[in-house]
Amino acid sequence: MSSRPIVVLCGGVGAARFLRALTMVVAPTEVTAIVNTGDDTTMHGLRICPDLDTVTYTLAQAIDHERGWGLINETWHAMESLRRYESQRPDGSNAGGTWFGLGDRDLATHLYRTARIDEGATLTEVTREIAKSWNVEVELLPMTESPAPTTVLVDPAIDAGPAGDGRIAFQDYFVRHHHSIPVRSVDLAARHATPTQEVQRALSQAQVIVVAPSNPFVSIGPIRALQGIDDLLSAAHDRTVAISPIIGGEALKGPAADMMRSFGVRADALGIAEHYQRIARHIVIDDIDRHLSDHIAALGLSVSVTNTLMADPNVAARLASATLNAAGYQLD
Ligand code: FO1
Repeated sequence: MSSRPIVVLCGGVGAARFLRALTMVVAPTEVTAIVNTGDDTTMHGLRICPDLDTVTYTLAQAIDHERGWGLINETWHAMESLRRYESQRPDGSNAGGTWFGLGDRDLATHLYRTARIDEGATLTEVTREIAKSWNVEVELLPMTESPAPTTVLVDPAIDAGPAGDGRIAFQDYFVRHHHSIPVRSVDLAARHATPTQEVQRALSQAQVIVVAPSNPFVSIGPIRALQGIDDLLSAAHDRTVAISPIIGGEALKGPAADMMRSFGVRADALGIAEHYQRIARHIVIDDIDRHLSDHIAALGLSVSVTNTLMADPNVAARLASATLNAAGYQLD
């Protein structure tokens, strides 16, 4: 299969919105998205891939915009019905939990994915089938076929986790705790996993690689942690552009800025530039962070300044064009 010229490293909401904008300025058939699976979880025996779901539903224009995840016009009968069993659930059982919301229509995606994997299909194959069913023409590649669950370490007094040491699963932190507790460190199981051949081929043949405005630690971090990927990326450093997910010292959504502060890193676009300087020669930052341009340029990065708030489609499309231009990719 021939590779596509534009490759985007993706987490969830920010990446999904950027991909949507990208398809307004280039054909979707020009784009491959390599998507984080470190957030994946199993609920009710079903394989859930939140970032793949968010990207798929956003590109299919079926995402619930307000929540940023799940489907529009969703109903919740299955979750409501599960509540019947709550009073009878023995201590220590996870059965029938409803803290992770799975809408009725969304459940169909997880049922299909799980059944296909049980039949022996790879996640790459099932992802392609799901994307085609939603008429998504961007190529969506899960970063790896291996389980690569991200865990976070928190204060054991807040949540001791199964081993009593404060290590909890990513979705426990993100959804159950509403990502409101301080994270001491992140453990990426992806460092023991290998990227798929499709991912390696896409990266080595890409004309431009975009690091989407996603969380650098828990969304892009797992992709970078896969064996050999950071070296592949640093070899492609000249054609790689990162979009800062931090605007005016804050993340639009999610805990990226809080994590930067907890980890003792500057929580601004300069901190992002330092974090990505090994793999990206170019960076796109928001107008509000223009004053950081000279400091970032001093690191050896080329800086593009534009409106990165993808609030309206025209602004988002301009961000997509500016990003490609920053890496020297010529638009027709
Ligand atoms: N995020 C939430 O904040 N609450 C949920 O109940 C929730 C359920 C959910 C179900 C399927 C899915 O694909 C994603 C879901 N998400 C939910 C989003 C997701 O867990 C996070 O946004 C990502 O993991 C972070 O990128």
